[in-house]
Amino acid sequence: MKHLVYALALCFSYSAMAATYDVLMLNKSKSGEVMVFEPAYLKIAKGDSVKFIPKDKGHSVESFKGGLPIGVAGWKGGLNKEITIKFDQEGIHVFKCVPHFAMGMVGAVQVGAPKNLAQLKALKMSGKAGVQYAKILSQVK
Ligand SMILES: [Cu+2]
Repeated sequence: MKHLVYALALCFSYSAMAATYDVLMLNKSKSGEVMVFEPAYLKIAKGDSVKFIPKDKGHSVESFKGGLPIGVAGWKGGLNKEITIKFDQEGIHVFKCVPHFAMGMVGAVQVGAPKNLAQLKALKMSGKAGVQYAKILSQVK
């Protein structure tokens, strides 16, 4: 009986708690890509959080200007800093690594429905960042 109560308590605490997902900042991914977020695209529920973890040195994550749902404030990590962001607003939230953006180090978190997709499709990035960004948008559903 004691065990059953404990198990039930665990169930309740899990369902009441929003999830936290890890996004790693890496010099090299398992598939051999250099300077990447892993995963670079992630779909979560409203109220969930993402913990950005600098597994390697030299990375710095921040929200991408013009890449957030309207009305959402930008945010900024720091060099070699771990940062946890709670996502309360529906839509796609784009972020980048400041030192490696030109090398294609860009990512996005989709929170619920992609209500700002048209806005984000109009957002232009050049070079490797553009290639990576197109790959991210192709995964939005
Ligand atoms: Cu980086």
